[in-house]
Amino acid sequence: MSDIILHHYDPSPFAEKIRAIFGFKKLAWQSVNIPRMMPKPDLMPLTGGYRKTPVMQIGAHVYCDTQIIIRELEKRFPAPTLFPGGSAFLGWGVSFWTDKLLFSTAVALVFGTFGEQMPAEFVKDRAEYSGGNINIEKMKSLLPVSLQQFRAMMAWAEEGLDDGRSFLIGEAASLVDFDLYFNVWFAGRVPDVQTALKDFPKLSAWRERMADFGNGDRSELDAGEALDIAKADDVSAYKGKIDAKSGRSVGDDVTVMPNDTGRVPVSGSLVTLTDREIAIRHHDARVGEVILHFPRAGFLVS
Ligand SMILES: N[C@@H](CCC(=O)N[C@@H](CS)C(=O)NCC(=O)O)C(=O)O
Repeated sequence: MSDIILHHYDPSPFAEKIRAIFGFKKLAWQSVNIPRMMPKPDLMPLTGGYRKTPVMQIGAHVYCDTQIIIRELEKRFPAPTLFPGGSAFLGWGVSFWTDKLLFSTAVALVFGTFGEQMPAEFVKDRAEYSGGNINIEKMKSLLPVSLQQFRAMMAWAEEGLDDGRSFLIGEAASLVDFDLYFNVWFAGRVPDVQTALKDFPKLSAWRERMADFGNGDRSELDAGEALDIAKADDVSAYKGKIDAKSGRSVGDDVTVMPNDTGRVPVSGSLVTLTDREIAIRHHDARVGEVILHFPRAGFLVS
C-alpha cells in the first residue's frame, strides 16, 4: 500500500496537476475525496485551517499547495524527473503564470459559461475564498474577452510546439507541461474552448500525449482512516532547517497563510524556514502532532 494520500475532489484542476504527475512518475497513491467547499471537517484536523485543494499527506506530514507537493514528489521519486535539462527555474517560474494569470482566465471562462447553473452556496464560497472576486454576471459578459485572452496564450504553446517536439521544452515532459496541462484540462470543459482548440492542432496532440500519462495507480481511502494514519505517525523527533539570516528560531510561534486566495492563517511552531519551504509543527486533538509543509514563494509567515 502506498504511503501517499491525496485529499482532493475529481473536478479540481490543481488536483489534476498532481494526479497527472502521479501518472508521469507511475506512482501508486490513496485518494481521499474531500468536499468542494467549506466546511471540510475531515481535512481541517490535518491542515489546521488551510482549505485549498489538493493537500498531500504522508503519515503525519501534510503538504499544502501543489508547489511543495511537487517538490516533495521530485525529492522522493526523482525519476523520471520533472526538470529535464536543468529546467527547474523554468518549471517553477512558469507555474506562477499558469497557476495565477492563466488559471484566472480559465476560471473566468468556466464560471462565465456555467456560473448560472452552479449552486448559490458554491458561488458564495468561492467569492469568500477569492476575496470577493467572483461576479458571474460580469464573467458572463466578458466571455468573448476571456476566450480571446485564453486563445492568445494557447497560441504561445502552439508556437512552442511548432518544430514538432513532443513536449513544451523538448522530447521529455517537464513541469512546464504539467503547469499548462491542468489549465487546458480545466478550461477544456467549456464548449467554446473545445472549438477554439481545434485551431491549435499541435497543442491538441500534445494534450492527448499528456492525458496518456494517466493518473497513476489510485485506490480509495476513507477520510477517517487517513486521520488515523496521521495519528499513528510519531513526528516528535522531526527536525527541519531554519536559515540563520531569517531572524527566526526553531519553536517560534508563527502563523502561515497564502498571499492570494483562501487566506486562512494556520498556527504552529516553526520547524523549517528557507527560501524553498516553511514547515510548522501543529497540534490537533483528533490527530495529535502533524508537520505542515508550505512553499516559501506565495506564503506569508508572521
Ligand atoms: N496555490 C494553490 C492553488 C490551489 C487552488 O486554488 N485550488 C482550488 C481548487 S482547484 C481551491 O482550493 N479551491 C477552493 C477549495 O477547494 O476549497 C496550489 O497550487 O495548490
